[in-house]
Amino acid sequence: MEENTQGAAPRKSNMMPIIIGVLALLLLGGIALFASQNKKTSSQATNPQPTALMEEKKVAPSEVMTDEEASGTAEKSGAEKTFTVTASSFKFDPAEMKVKKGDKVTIVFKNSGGMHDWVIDEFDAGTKQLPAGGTETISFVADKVGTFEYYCSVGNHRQMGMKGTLIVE
Ligand SMILES: [Cu+2]
Repeated sequence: MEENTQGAAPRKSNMMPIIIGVLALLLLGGIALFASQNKKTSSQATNPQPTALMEEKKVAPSEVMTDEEASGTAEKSGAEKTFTVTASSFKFDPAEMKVKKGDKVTIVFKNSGGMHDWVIDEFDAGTKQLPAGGTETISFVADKVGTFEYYCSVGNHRQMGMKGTLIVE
């Protein structure tokens, strides 16, 4: 009698892990199925959105193009803006230029007389000191808003009024 109960008890406890194992497998299987169904439905749900975004993106560049073509100058931030600056004793032409923050500013420096350069400290940019007839092209990014003075660093030219204003909006 005692042997029987001892024999039965281990059998019961041996069965438990198997039952738990089967249940766990069923659970995992169910979760896996559920997850794969979720993936399908979620990918189906997100599919229409990218195409909608693509259509919006397609429209935007053409609008930018027409804007620039209509005004003749690039008004958008990050555009490339080129200025031809003529230096003479003792002034710059033009003495004022306006750009937008983020624009790449290109200065085509032309020296029509005397020894001059074109320097702007805040953007760490400038040409070499060039003799009459000299030209040099430099570029920098106007990455901060403000009013900045550009000048000629030769001798006392700056004090004599050889300077101008770059306005970054
Ligand atoms: Cu000068």
